Amino acid sequence: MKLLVTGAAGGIGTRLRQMLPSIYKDIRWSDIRKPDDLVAGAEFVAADLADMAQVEKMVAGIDGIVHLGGFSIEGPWETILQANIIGCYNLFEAAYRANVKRVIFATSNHAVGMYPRDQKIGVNVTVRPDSRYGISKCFGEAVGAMYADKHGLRVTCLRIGNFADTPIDQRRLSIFLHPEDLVQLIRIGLEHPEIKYEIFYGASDNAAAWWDNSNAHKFGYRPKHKAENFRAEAMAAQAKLPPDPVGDYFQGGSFSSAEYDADK
Ligand code: 15L
Repeated sequence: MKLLVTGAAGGIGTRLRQMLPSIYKDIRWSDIRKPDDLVAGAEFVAADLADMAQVEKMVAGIDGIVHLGGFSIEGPWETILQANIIGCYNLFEAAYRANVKRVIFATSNHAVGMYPRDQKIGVNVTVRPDSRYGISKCFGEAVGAMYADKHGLRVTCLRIGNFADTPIDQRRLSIFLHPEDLVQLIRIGLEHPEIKYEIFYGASDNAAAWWDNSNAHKFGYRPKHKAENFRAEAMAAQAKLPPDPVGDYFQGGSFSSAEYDADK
């Protein structure tokens, strides 16, 4: 399988550049600019996701895509529109035209960030985005569904929580995703024979989880890492954060409380 990983210069992409080559031998990396620390000999294609001609070149000859590219936090509408709306549409449409078989779409917990923390949700709930960024992730999940249902592309949407080696605060005790567990989810999306269109939560084995990740478990996901092992450190870090009552109520945290004026 020839693999394309977009967003190669980002936080997750940088880590995957260390982890994926031992599993997949033929990987093309892409980002808008070449990362300074790209290893010698690695295949790289620069592409602006908002430019269809560049995206078509990027996907030529590819069997499977891990789509991490785009803008990874809240931003102005124009930024989100170009990178995450137009960019995501271009990625799926170009993948379809190029006969790509599988796409892993890095969606986000912020697609459902306006659910309260006291509600446990699965993957069959109505989306409740907490930001323009979250809206773009809902859009990407919908684009992926259409290409899967109408055109047979095999699509796995990973609603990534917080990708890190350890949970960095109280919220992240619920949504922590260790890099090795992410790699396990990516492998399921790329290799499991039964994948058509699935949404999985990108989360480790977190005792304080707000998400029912049984759909991922059905496909064999067995996370190895547990946020709870780092509770003391996470709570010590939490104690140093400024109060955020709205952010602490909703799953999306500061993405939910930013620009929030529903009580006004
Ligand atoms: C995300 O979707 C972001 O890409 C990441 O930077 C974190 O903010 C993460 O969510 C989170 O919610 O912790």
